[in-house]
Amino acid sequence: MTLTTRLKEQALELGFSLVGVASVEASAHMDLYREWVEDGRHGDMGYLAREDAVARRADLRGTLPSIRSAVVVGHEYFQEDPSGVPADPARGVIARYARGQDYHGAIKKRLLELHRWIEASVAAPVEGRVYVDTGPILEREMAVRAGIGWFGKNTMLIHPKRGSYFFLGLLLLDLDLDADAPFQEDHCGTCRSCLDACPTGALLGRDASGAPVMDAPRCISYLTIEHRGSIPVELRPLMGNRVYGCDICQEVCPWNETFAEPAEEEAYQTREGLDGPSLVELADQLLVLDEKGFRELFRESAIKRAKRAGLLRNVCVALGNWGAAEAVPVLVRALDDVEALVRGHAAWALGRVGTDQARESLLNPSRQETDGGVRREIADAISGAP
Ligand code: B12
Ligand code: SF4
Ligand code: SF4
Repeated sequence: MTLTTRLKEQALELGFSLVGVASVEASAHMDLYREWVEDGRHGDMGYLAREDAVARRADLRGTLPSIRSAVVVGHEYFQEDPSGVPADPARGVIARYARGQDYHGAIKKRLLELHRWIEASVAAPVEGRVYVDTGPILEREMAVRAGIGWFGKNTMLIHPKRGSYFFLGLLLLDLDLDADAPFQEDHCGTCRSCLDACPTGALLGRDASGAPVMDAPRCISYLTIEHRGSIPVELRPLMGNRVYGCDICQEVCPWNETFAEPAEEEAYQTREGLDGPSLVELADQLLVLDEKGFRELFRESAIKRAKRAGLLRNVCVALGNWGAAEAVPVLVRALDDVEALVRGHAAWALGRVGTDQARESLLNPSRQETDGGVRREIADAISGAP
């Protein structure tokens, strides 16, 4: 058996269900990437546009000058929805990838182990770097090169027998391995289920070169996780009860409908509180936390990325979309939160609920709002303006 074959067996043994070896020549698709950024499709994810980081995406030698091969792994995370979710508008939906422990640690630990196994196998030190969504690497392009799957119209990397509910991880190595043949086919065919199902119209279909294009600033995953500011008013009603991330374009994909199976990995089992929590209870819990308390609560979870204000903002939007009178008391408390971002979205949500009590709380003359943006949100909510 060659070293590459043994290495792949070892990767499977470590719990990865997908593994391939990618060649490490410079990317042939950087013109597409640059165009995407120039068109502003990255929104305020500035790290995707930084020139030094774009150059490193183009050529992995900027990250590991001695690189000779890259091992690409897939770690599956699919979990069934808890009963009642996502149909119940009083409960928040957290994307599957974030319902368990933070994936970065789980994958990194195994890739470091794989690296050690390689060094032991060749009985020499081998320079290597581990990446799990942690650096300027075109991870999906590397996965195509490693023969793992194709770019679906939902922009996900899809495996023809496992679907797309898997994370990607990379081990860059100063070691020659046998590279796999790149994945050539496009199995989407005439299907357009994801394009039709996306609530916000973030998926723009394939461009002339065949690349799937996403307008990230419209994507619910971007809005609820990456975006730091106010959520555009016209997109808020389209977010429904999704408070962290979004899986809709994966849920409707026939490759997931056929192949997705609950992952056994202990780290990805749904944690209590992330299983479709009551929106009112979640807001209650977050309102009494400061940033430190929030970090502590989500210490082992990917959710910490949204920060307290971001997650509370999302929960306020979902409470507004629910629109029930039961949401008013907690929204009134959110109207007094220390963060203007939270106060503004609470005002919008109270406007959506629209009961007398909700209107009264917006009109309350004893409240002294100092933030101009929040004052505008309150005025719009009172006048019923969008
Ligand atoms: C920024 C980012 C986002 C952004 C933008 C998403 C996007 N579609 O670009 C937002 C916040 C919206 C997001 C959302 C999600 N993300 Co994200 N995200 C990333 C990140 C950090 C960078 C992606 C990027 O560079 N985008 C810019 C676009 C232009 O690049 P690209 O998608 O690679 O597109 C390339 C192709 O179009 C290629 N190309 C075009 N034609 C051809 C033809 C061939 C033959 C080849 C080889 C290439 C090629 O050219 C482009 C440049 O290479 C990656 C990690 C990483 N470092 O790669 C994770 C990553 C893509 N995300 C991931 C996940 C899990 C998600 C979510 C499912 C989370 C959730 N449930 O909410 C959603 C899915 C939304 C969706 N439909 O994509 C996984 C995806 C795993 C998979 N199976 O595909 C990744 C790989 C993280 C990881 N390590 O597992 N994400
Ligand atoms: S993750 Fe949700 S919002 Fe984003 S493209 Fe997919 S369906 Fe649309
Ligand atoms: S839903 Fe259809 S078009 Fe979209 S990624 Fe899946 S197969 Fe491709």
